[in-house]
Amino acid sequence: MRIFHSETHRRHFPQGELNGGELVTPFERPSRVEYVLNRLKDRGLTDIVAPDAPDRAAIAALCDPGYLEFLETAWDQWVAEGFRGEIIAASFPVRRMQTARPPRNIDGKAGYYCLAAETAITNGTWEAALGSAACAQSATRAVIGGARGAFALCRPPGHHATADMYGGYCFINNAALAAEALRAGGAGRVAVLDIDFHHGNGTQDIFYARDDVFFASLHGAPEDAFPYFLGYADETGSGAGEGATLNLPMAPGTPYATWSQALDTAIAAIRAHGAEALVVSLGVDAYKDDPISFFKLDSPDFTDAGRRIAGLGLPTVFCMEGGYAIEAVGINTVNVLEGFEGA
Ligand code: FKS
Ligand code: ZN
Repeated sequence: MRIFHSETHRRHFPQGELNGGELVTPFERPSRVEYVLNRLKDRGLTDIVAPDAPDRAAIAALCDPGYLEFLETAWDQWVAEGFRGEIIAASFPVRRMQTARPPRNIDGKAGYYCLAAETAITNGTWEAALGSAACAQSATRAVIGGARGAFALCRPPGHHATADMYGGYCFINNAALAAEALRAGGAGRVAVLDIDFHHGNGTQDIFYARDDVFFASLHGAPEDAFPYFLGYADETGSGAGEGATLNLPMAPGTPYATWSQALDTAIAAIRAHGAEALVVSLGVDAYKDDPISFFKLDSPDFTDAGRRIAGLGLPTVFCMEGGYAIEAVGINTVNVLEGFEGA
C-alpha cells in the first residue's frame, strides 16, 4: 500500500500543552511520525511518497472562510499584537454568549475558533496542517485511481476539527476531506469509520445532516473522555442524515473482546448503509498503555481490527489520527495496515 507523508508536519511543534493546570510537552509531537515511519520500513512497507500540493479549493469547500483566514494569519497577528508565547485560547463563546461575531482582537479570535485550550498554534502550524491535508487528499486520489488501500500519515491529526473550529490537536479535518473527495470521485455513498480512542466530533458535525456520508465512531464515553460534549449513543444524525451517524461509546477499562464487538457492529452498519468507499480515522490510542486514554487493546488486536475492516471489501483511505504511547504507535498503526492487507 502506498503511504503519503509530508515533512512539513515538523513545522508544527508547540512547546506547551495545557494539561492538569501545567504546560507540558505536547503528547501530540513530531516524533510520533518517526516511530510510524521506522516501523513501516522495518516491515517492508517502503512505498512512501510526498503528497501533491494541497488542493486549496477542496479545503475551502469544506471549511468556513473566516476560520481558514484565521488559521493562515493567526501567528502573524499574534506576534504583531505583541504576544510572546504560543497561541493558547482562553476565552470562549459558550452558553448564552454571541456565537456569530468573531472578534477583531487575536486573543478573542483564537477563542472564537477554538474548541479546546490544550492545542497551541505556533509559527508553521498552518503549513503543517496544509501538508497533513495534502496527505489525505493524495491518498484519496490513489484510491480513486484504483488502489485498494492507501495510508495518509497525517500530522497534525484532523477528526476533532469542525468546519470552523480547531482543538484536540486538530486544525483541518483530513478524514472529512477524504470522504468528500471520494464522493466527488464517484462513490455514491461513503463511510467514515473512526477507531481513534476519542470521539470524532468534527467529522460527525460535518456530516451530521447528510445521508451520503455515514459516520461510525468507537470511543471513550463522553461522560469520561475528551471531547466530553459529543459522542453519545443517542446522537444518530439529523434531517436527511437521521440514522447515518453511529456512536459506540465505551467505558474505562474496555478490553478488545468488547471493543471488537463494537467494531463488528460498526462494520455491519456501514455495510447496511451501502457504502462504496471507506475512510478510516486511524488512531491507535485505544492501546492499553496509552498515556491519555483508557481502553485495553494490545498490539495484536490492531492486526485483527485491520483484518475485520478489510472484510468490508471497500476501497479504503486510512488517515492517521492519535496514539501517544510513543514506542507502540508505530507497531500498532502498521499492525492495522498489515491486518488490512492480509499480511
Ligand atoms: C491532556 C488531555 C488532552 C485532548 C485529547 C486530544 C486527543 C486527540 C486525538 C487525535 F486523533 F485527534 F489526535 N485532551 N491535556 O487523539 O483524538
Ligand atoms: Zn485520540
